[in-house]
This record gives sequence, structure tokens and C-alpha cells, in this order.
Amino acid sequence: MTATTDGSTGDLGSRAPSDTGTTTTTTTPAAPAADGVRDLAARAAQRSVEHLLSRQHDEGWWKGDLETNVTMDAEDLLLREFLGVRDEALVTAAALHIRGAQREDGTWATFYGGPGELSATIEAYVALRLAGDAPDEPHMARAAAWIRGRGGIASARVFTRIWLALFGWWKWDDLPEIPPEMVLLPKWFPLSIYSFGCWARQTIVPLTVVSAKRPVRPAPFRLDELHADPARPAPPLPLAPATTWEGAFQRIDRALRAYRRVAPSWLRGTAMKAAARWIVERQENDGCWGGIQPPAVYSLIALRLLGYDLEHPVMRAGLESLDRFAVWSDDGARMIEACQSPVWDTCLATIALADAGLRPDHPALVKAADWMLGEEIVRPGDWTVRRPGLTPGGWAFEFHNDNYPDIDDTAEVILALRRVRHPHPEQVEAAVRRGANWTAGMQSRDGGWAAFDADNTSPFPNQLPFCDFGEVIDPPSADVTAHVVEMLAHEGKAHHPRARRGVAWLLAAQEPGGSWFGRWGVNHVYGTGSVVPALTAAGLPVSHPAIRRAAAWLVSVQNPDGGWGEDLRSYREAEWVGRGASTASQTAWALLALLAAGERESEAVRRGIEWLAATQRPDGSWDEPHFTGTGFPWDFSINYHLYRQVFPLTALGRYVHGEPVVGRLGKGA
Ligand code: R19
Repeated sequence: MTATTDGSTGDLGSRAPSDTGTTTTTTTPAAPAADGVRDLAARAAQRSVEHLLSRQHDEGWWKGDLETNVTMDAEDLLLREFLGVRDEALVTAAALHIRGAQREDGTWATFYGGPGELSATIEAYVALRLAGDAPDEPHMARAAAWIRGRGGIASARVFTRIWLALFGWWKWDDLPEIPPEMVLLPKWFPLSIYSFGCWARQTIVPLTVVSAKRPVRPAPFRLDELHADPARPAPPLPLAPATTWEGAFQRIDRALRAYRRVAPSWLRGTAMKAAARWIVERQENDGCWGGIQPPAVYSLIALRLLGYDLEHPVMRAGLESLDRFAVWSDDGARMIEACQSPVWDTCLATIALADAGLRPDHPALVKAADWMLGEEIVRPGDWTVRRPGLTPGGWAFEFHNDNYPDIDDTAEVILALRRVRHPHPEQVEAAVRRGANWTAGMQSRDGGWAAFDADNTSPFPNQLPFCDFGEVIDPPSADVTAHVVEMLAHEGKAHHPRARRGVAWLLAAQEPGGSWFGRWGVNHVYGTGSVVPALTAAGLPVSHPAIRRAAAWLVSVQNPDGGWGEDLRSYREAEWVGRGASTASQTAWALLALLAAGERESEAVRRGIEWLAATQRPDGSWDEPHFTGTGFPWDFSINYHLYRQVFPLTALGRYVHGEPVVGRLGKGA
């Protein structure tokens, strides 16, 4: 650990509050009455800075655990069982984690405090049976009874039923078709693999092979207890009218089943070879696929079915990479991360520390900048399908994901690099220029920005009966568009037509209540916390009606305790929008918006700051059991363990020192 704090308060106070006015937002000097709160905030920020510095890795990066749900752990065990590489120590450690996450009613949820979730509960139950837990043990019997009450395996998502089909616990015939010939469709064709979001594409390509091969490994036990009524199978669902999309796609699925029996073997063979090539070409140099766990597990199964043995370098590297998604805790439990967030955590931590007043040439910031510079991706990826002429230059979220740099990370890394005074400014300048240019070029036709692709907005993938879980396309979102607009503004490009179209996109996306939807964070508090600072950085006056409505909305949903929180149920039920138990990260997002909106002296901000100070632990950290990150709205939620540290620090820093100055360390500074 670097822990390069020099321990002096001077470090934090290097920017006097009086010189922190920005070129685009007004910051009022602290009123005398607020001085007590300012001192409180400054002390909380100081403790937080020290905590964050102590958690920087020697190589310059930060990485908090990325906690999701037990389907990751269950699928890891199922994969090893399927491939025949079961390891007793791993099974024991994973089972310990899975058992620890079960709730009183026998279920597993997919986020803290969430309702029992059928597919997760089935997968966790099966994993525990693999680990040797017997069906008549009370915790297992409770789970099985609950599963049966919800319709049993037949009611689970497609992914879960595929896992079960691999062991003969479900029939392949009762799964939607997903033909490998899809891989051969031209890039412009509806339902080409490039019409899917990159995470779905990387998952679906290997799954086409798996579903064509329909492998069944003999199961080590039966799972009769998970069927609602084994004697009476559920009647087939009636077809929707052929004139509806749903009905049309149901008929396509039927046609594909018929096709399966007559598919010319040369075509199938060609398609599977193309799929294998596509998969192998996309393996990252550390052995993983796309830096995320789901494509890796299915790619390993697909390649195994295509004849790759376990000793093949591709398979060995793939299996070894899976071990790096494991987080071990002191009690011997092993949790699998869906994905790892070092680039995201590092740029957010850099911004937090800089906005808290850490000297721009502080060794910790220079080290972080050096590490980020080394992570720049300068080779083309799958995004070139939609933007063939664009020069590469961007950042991914993970350690290894060169094929899929993302727009969100690239924008935030640029915002972070610009806050550091680097000994080689020309290096920073060149990387930032490439990144800003690439990001601008990834704008979608409608003026917004998505996470990984441009114009990934086809309505067809969502209609496939196969796609019943999460998001399968990557359309522009308010949070990513906001981060890009903020970055372009800080690069002095607020008047560039692309930035102006981005601003117009954001203004049009504001909800009637004044908030913005949060695609990659929970939920409207995240959207609004992202958009307001972007709009003011882009030059909108704080008196603009959109900013006023946003600020009023935030004030209206502040909790009586002074914090903000938004329950994940907000993705489903309108009455939860903006409502939920206060959390550190969500309180910080609301404060970032209110501070950008010129509300520094307001009662709402003062109470929010006091909430952050009061809930901080003595070591400078915050606790946050609630999941405030979003993988897919409602279906896949993330607890980013560093969010609770970086966002409160950013908010406290901006409260004490004012808004970041646009282009402060920009060109030549
Ligand atoms: C902002 C930065 N971001 C824009 C990047 C956030 C990355 C979040 C982590 C993603 O991890 C994943 C991705 C995909 C899956 C899936 C999955 C679901 C459906 C299909 Br079809 C394919 C895959 C399951 O778990 C995942 C985790 C914050």
C-alpha cells in the first residue's frame, strides 16, 4: 500500500475556498453561519482522504469488491462440475459463502434487502446440493418448498434452465432456440450479433454452440424436489397474435425448432467454426472474456464442446482467469465477482482526492495517473463495426478488456487525468486528446452516448424469447451522456456541436418530476447527480428551469435524517423513485447535484453534509450494505464497495473547496 499522505492539513487546504470559483458555475463564499459545517466537512474529508490513500495499491490503482449475487458463485461451481475440474476446497469455500447469504425464509435475493428471487434461489440450492447439502436439511427444505411455490424450475429464467439442461435436470426441447447460424448474419442484418449489447453478444455467441450441441452430463443426483408438480407438466403457453412482436417472435422460435431438424450440416459446421474463431479471437491476454464472468463460463463450455481439451492454452488461460474473480474472506468463504472495476474505481478515487484539495502533484495522484495512462487502449475493438473510421483511444472498466473500452470510463478517466499535474504533461495531453476524440465519435445518432457502442438501439434482440433476463441492447443513457458532456466541457468543447446535441438530449430526457433515470446507478438520484453537474459545466446557468426543477426534486425526496436513498424497487414501482434508506453514495450524488445547482448555502445541503459527517466511521470510511450500482435495472444489481468512499469524499471536497474549475489543469497548465 502506498499510503502517501503527508499527514499535513496543508495538503488538503492547498486550494483556498476563495480561489475555487469556476468559469461556469457560481460558488458563493461560505457565509459565516456555515463555518461550523464547513469545518465539520473539512475534518470528515481529511479522514476520508487518509482512508482512501491507505487503500491505494502499490501500482497506483484502487479496486473495491464488486458484490453482486450468488448466481455467480453457483455458476462457477456448475461450470467446474460440467468440465470435470471440480475442486473440493473451492466447493467448500463457495458453499460457505452461499449458505451465508441465505435468508430466514430459505431464499436468496439479488440485492441487500431484496425479495427472494426464483432463479438465484434455484441456482444457489443446486450449488449447495453439489456441495453435499442434503435435501432434508432444514435450510434446503425451506428453499425447495419456496421454489415449488413459485412454479419450480419451469418458471426460472432461460439462463438458469440452460444450466440445468447441461446436467439433464431440464429438457433442451423446453428452451428457446438460439441457432449458431446467427453468427454468420451480416453486420447490418436484424439480429446480427452486433445488434446486441457487447455483454449479451459475448454471452450469446458461445451459447449458440451450447444450444446446438445440447450436451447432457450425467447428474450426480435428481432434482425432483424443485418441480412444482412433476406429474403434471405446465401446459404450453398459448401463442400471442401473429400481428404482435411477441407473437411473431414466438413463431420464429417455432420455425427455428423445425429448422434445427433440417439444418444443413455444412452450414451448422461453418457457423460453429465461425463462432469458435470469434470466441478465441476475443479472449483477452489474461485469459478472460470481456473482463466479465458470464461470457467466460459459456465460452469455456462452448470451446470444450467444440473439441478443445482442458490442456489447450486457450482453455487453461480461461480457467486460470476465473480464479482471479474470486474474493476470499477471513472465514474461508469465497465470493465470485461478476466483473472487476479497477479503472472505474481509480478514476473516481482520483477525482475525489483532487476535489478534496489534495495537491495535483501529490505522489498518489501522479501514480494513479501513470497507471491509468498505462491502461489506455489504442487498438480497435468491436465498436469499429458501427464506427469504422474512428481512431481508437479509450479506457475499459476492468483490468483486461481491450475489445470493449467504454465511454463512461473514458470520460471519467479524462476528468481524472486533468486533475493531476503529471511530470510529463505531453503524455497526458496525447492520451486525453485520443480519448476525447474517440468518445465524441461514439455519439449515437440521437445525440446521446451509450456505455460501449454507438447506435446499439435495435428493438429486435429484446423480443427473442431467449432474452428474458437483463438488458440485451446498449442504447444511450442520461448518466453516460452526462459524464461525456461534463468531460467535453472541461476540455473546453462545451460549444462543439456534439456537446450541444448532448445537452439537448439530456434536457429532453428529464422526467416530468425533474429527475433523470439512472441506467448504471440506483436510480434517479444517480441520474440526477450525474446530469446536473454536467449541465452546469456545459454552461447552463443555475437559474435554468431544468436545473431548478432538478434541485427542487432532490430537496423534495431528502430523508428526514438529512440523507438521500433510493430503493431498487424504484426500477419497478414509481412510488419508490427517489425514496429509500439513506446511503453514503446516494447522499453524495444528491449533494453533487445541489452543489452544482448553486445550493451550497441551502438547508438541504447543510443537512446532507451533516448526515455524511455523522455516519462516517472513525477510520474515515463509510458503511453501505445497500446496493447502489446497476448492471441491469432490477435484474442485476451491484454493490461497488468503493462507492461509499469516493462519492462522499467528492461531495465533501466540493462543499469545502467549491466546484472543480473547468479546465483548471487543462492544456499547458
Ligand atoms: C459504469 C461503468 N459501466 C458503464 C460499466 C459497468 C459494467 C458493469 C458490470 C457488468 O458485469 C456484467 C455484465 C453482464 C452480465 C450478465 C449477462 C446478462 C445477460 C446476458 Br444476454 C449476458 C450477460 C450477467 O451478469 C453480468 C455482469 C458504472
